[in-house]
Amino acid sequence: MRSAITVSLVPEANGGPFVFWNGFEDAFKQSAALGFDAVEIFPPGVEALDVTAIRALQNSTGLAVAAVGTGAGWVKHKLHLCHPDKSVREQARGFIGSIIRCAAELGAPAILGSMQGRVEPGVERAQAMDWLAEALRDAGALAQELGQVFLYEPLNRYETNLLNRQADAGAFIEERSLGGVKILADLFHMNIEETNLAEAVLAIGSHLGHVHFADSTRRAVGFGHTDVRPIYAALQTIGYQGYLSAEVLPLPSSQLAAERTIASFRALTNP
Ligand code: LER
Ligand code: MN
Repeated sequence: MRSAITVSLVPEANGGPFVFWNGFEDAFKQSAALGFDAVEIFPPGVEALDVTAIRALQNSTGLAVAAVGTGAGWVKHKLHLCHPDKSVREQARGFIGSIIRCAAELGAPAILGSMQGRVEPGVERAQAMDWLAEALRDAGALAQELGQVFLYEPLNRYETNLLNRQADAGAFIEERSLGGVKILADLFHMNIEETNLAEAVLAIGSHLGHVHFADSTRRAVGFGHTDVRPIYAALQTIGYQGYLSAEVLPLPSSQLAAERTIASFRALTNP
């Protein structure tokens, strides 16, 4: 497994669970100095992803891009995939498609988190689930064409009423035959929704594509009460080889959150 850490390029996401906030150059340099394997980027849109500059940083630091988030489509533009207005759903799909293409140029998958939306008042649940499935099918197919996967992230009940649990996301992918779609397991959301985090990992097995490595407090692992050891053992059991990516609050500071994350990662992977 490899380590990764998040950078937000979105001022409107201030207060959100991202470690670095001072641009991707600063994030690559600080992450490299601490020994991370990769950076996960939360951009406002593709216009902020200077592929040439990021590739140069990848080459000079040796770090990869672990994943690219799409959540600014919601945070900044209030777009989501289950909006009652068709034109909003279409714009949401366009925004996600543009991030999938750009992320693929950086060798990374895109993430569907808050852009999945929710079942809005006046919309039937079955209809919203169909819209979600259609969008995931197209996004997964596009990602596959570009040699990537598309990461679908179950969120906790306070952020969505679509799918909150890992096993439900796994069943949805199977029932709807969603090729190219993998699950992003965020330990913070799981701490709210799952009875047992390790068992939830075992239940989705090969559907797992990415992990948001966060403690119960949504701070760096080590600043809360989640026991990550049985979760790590479960990840090993299913043969997971992807990232443990710190999508956590920059508390008590970005530096200390990053240091604590890499220390926890090392203690876990190389005890
Ligand atoms: C995105 O990765 C996430 O975890 C969401 O909670 C953001 O709102
Ligand atoms: Mn997350």
